[in-house]
Amino acid sequence: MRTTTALFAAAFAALALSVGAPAAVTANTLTATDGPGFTITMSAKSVKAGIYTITVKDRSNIHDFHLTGPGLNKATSVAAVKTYTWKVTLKRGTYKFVCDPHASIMHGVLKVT
Ligand SMILES: [Cu+2]
Repeated sequence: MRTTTALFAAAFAALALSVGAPAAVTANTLTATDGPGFTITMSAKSVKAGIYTITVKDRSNIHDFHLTGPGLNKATSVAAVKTYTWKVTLKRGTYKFVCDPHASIMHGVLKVT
Protein backbone atom coordinates (compact mmCIF):
# COMPACT_ATOMS: atom_id res chain seq x y z
CA MET A 1 0.00 0.00 0.00
CA ARG A 2 2.78 2.38 0.96
CA THR A 3 4.58 1.47 -2.31
CA THR A 4 1.45 2.21 -4.30
CA THR A 5 1.12 5.62 -2.67
CA ALA A 6 4.79 6.40 -3.35
CA LEU A 7 4.39 5.35 -6.99
CA PHE A 8 1.33 7.51 -7.34
CA ALA A 9 3.17 10.45 -5.80
CA ALA A 10 6.08 9.93 -8.20
CA ALA A 11 3.73 9.71 -11.17
CA PHE A 12 1.94 12.86 -10.06
CA ALA A 13 5.27 14.70 -9.60
CA ALA A 14 6.31 13.65 -13.13
CA LEU A 15 3.00 14.87 -14.49
CA ALA A 16 3.35 18.19 -12.71
CA LEU A 17 6.86 18.57 -14.14
CA SER A 18 5.67 17.80 -17.65
CA VAL A 19 2.90 20.38 -17.38
CA GLY A 20 5.49 22.94 -16.27
CA ALA A 21 7.76 22.25 -19.25
CA PRO A 22 5.65 21.48 -22.31
CA ALA A 23 8.42 22.35 -24.79
CA ALA A 24 10.66 19.57 -23.52
CA VAL A 25 7.89 17.01 -23.56
CA THR A 26 6.61 17.80 -27.04
CA ALA A 27 10.04 18.13 -28.68
CA ASN A 28 10.26 16.24 -31.95
CA THR A 29 13.72 14.88 -32.42
CA LEU A 30 15.39 12.67 -35.00
CA THR A 31 18.93 11.42 -35.29
CA ALA A 32 20.62 10.92 -38.64
CA THR A 33 24.03 9.44 -39.35
CA ASP A 34 26.42 8.78 -42.17
CA GLY A 35 29.58 6.75 -41.93
CA PRO A 36 32.03 5.69 -40.75
CA GLY A 37 31.36 2.83 -43.18
CA PHE A 38 29.09 3.04 -46.20
CA THR A 39 25.96 3.46 -44.10
CA ILE A 40 23.40 6.21 -43.84
CA THR A 41 20.59 6.16 -41.29
CA MET A 42 17.60 8.06 -39.94
CA SER A 43 16.20 7.16 -36.51
CA ALA A 44 12.62 6.83 -37.80
CA LYS A 45 11.02 5.58 -41.01
CA SER A 46 7.83 7.59 -40.57
CA VAL A 47 6.90 10.63 -38.46
CA LYS A 48 4.03 13.06 -38.12
CA ALA A 49 4.34 16.46 -39.79
CA GLY A 50 5.78 19.16 -37.55
CA ILE A 51 8.87 21.00 -36.43
CA TYR A 52 11.81 18.72 -35.74
CA THR A 53 15.31 19.00 -34.42
CA ILE A 54 17.50 16.61 -36.38
CA THR A 55 20.89 15.75 -34.97
CA VAL A 56 23.01 14.82 -37.98
CA LYS A 57 26.14 12.89 -37.14
CA ASP A 58 28.38 13.12 -40.19
CA ARG A 59 31.05 10.65 -39.18
CA SER A 60 33.12 10.51 -42.33
CA ASN A 61 35.19 12.81 -44.55
CA ILE A 62 34.08 10.95 -47.68
CA HIS A 63 30.32 11.08 -47.06
CA ASP A 64 27.69 13.72 -46.57
CA PHE A 65 24.09 13.63 -45.39
CA HIS A 66 21.71 15.33 -47.82
CA LEU A 67 18.00 15.56 -46.97
CA THR A 68 15.44 16.71 -49.53
CA GLY A 69 11.66 16.83 -49.56
CA PRO A 70 8.73 19.26 -49.43
CA GLY A 71 10.23 22.68 -48.59
CA LEU A 72 13.59 21.27 -47.58
CA ASN A 73 17.04 20.81 -49.09
CA LYS A 74 19.85 20.56 -46.56
CA ALA A 75 23.23 18.89 -46.68
CA THR A 76 26.32 18.48 -44.56
CA SER A 77 29.83 18.98 -45.90
CA VAL A 78 31.49 15.92 -47.43
CA ALA A 79 34.93 16.86 -46.11
CA ALA A 80 33.85 17.75 -42.59
CA VAL A 81 33.45 15.23 -39.78
CA LYS A 82 30.96 17.03 -37.61
CA THR A 83 27.66 16.82 -35.76
CA TYR A 84 25.04 19.25 -37.00
CA THR A 85 21.78 20.35 -35.41
CA TRP A 86 19.09 21.17 -37.94
CA LYS A 87 15.77 22.72 -36.96
CA VAL A 88 13.40 21.86 -39.78
CA THR A 89 9.72 21.84 -40.64
CA LEU A 90 8.65 18.49 -42.03
CA LYS A 91 5.52 18.56 -44.15
CA ARG A 92 3.39 15.69 -45.35
CA GLY A 93 5.15 13.80 -48.08
CA THR A 94 8.22 11.74 -48.77
CA TYR A 95 11.67 12.96 -47.82
CA LYS A 96 14.75 11.33 -49.26
CA PHE A 97 18.22 11.28 -47.80
CA VAL A 98 21.40 10.33 -49.57
CA CYS A 99 25.14 10.57 -49.41
CA ASP A 100 25.81 12.53 -52.60
CA PRO A 101 29.10 10.83 -53.59
CA HIS A 102 27.54 7.38 -53.08
CA ALA A 103 23.84 8.02 -53.70
CA SER A 104 23.31 4.70 -55.49
CA ILE A 105 24.19 2.68 -52.38
CA MET A 106 23.72 5.17 -49.52
CA HIS A 107 20.13 6.32 -49.50
CA GLY A 108 16.92 6.16 -47.49
CA VAL A 109 13.43 7.52 -47.13
CA LEU A 110 11.56 9.31 -44.34
CA LYS A 111 7.78 9.39 -44.68
CA VAL A 112 5.91 12.29 -43.12
CA THR A 113 2.20 11.84 -42.52
CU1 LIG B 1 29.14 8.36 -49.13
